[in-house]
Amino acid sequence: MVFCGVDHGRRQSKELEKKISTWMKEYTKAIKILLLGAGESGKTTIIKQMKILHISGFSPESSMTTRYGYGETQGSRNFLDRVEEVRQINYEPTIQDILHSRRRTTDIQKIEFEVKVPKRYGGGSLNFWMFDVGGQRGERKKWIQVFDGIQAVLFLVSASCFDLVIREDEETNRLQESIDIFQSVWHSRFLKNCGFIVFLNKQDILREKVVSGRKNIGDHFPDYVTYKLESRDRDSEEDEEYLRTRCFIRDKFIAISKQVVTREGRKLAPGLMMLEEETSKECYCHFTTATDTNNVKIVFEDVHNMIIMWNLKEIGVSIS
Ligand SMILES: Nc1nc2c(ncn2[C@@H]2O[C@H](COP(=O)(O)OP(=O)(O)OP(=O)(O)O)[C@@H](O)[C@H]2O)c(=O)[nH]1
Ligand SMILES: [Mg+2]
Repeated sequence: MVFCGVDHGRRQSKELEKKISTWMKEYTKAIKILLLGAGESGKTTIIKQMKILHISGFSPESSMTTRYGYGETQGSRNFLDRVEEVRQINYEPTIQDILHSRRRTTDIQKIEFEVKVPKRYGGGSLNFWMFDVGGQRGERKKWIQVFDGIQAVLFLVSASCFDLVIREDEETNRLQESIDIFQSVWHSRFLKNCGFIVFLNKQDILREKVVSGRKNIGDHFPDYVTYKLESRDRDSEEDEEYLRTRCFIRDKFIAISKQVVTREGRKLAPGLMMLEEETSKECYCHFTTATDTNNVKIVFEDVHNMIIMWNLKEIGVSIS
């Protein structure tokens, strides 16, 4: 009996392997990822990193625009220190200059790249398309144009901006704006079948802000005062206040992803509405520093595997 069970198990896993590898071979369509998030959250920086990691770097044109793109205060401090050098006619931006430069996105950009699939998921490679949009208020009405056919949303959050206001009205808290945008895209009927991955970005700046004692998130989000760090989020080698702050921010996004809502569905007759069930979507959070190529490389290995798994699940294969 026992042997029979093992044989059966082996046969099943062989069948599964065959199914995955056939799917991988046949899946010639590109997997589409959409970057969303408020202005200055780091979307275009992720696109730049994909160019470094999966395409052959930058075009001369993007090097040229770097010279004009040093508007941001936090991200490009060392760039500003070198303003004289940058003004020189023969100035050649370094990769770091390009990653730290800032130019507000006002159009929709698409990049294509290929990613190797780990052997355990059938090997070979998959094509990815990644879309970048502008995150400022006026730009968001264009988002819907790219919602169709998207498999995964990468939602960027500038986690360090808990004490800043948005440029658009110089009043709304930046982190709150980000939470509100997440809430609306998470519940969007057009993205109901997408997987969501949240990048809690600018961890380098967040850490520095908190560890230096200059800023406390509790001054802007009073519920922080009673927030307790769970033991699984502790790390004896990391500053406790920083860990508490980043987990507090993460939990704000997780709480939204757990809200059970039924949205208004089809109108059956005036005043009579059929309620649509929310489909179960998955949401994963990562702490990231988008300007750090190595950090992005590691995080994306996870992201790609996650997306491959979501796609396999769609065809009825689940891998633990
Ligand atoms: N220090 C640091 N700077 C970052 C990080 N991520 C992005 N930046 C900087 O933040 C600025 C804004 O980043 P972008 O990638 O242009 O932001 P965006 O989301 O594309 O902004 P919009 O196009 O306006 O929607 C740039 O100067 C980046 O270099 C990070 O993790 N750490
Ligand atoms: Mg951008």
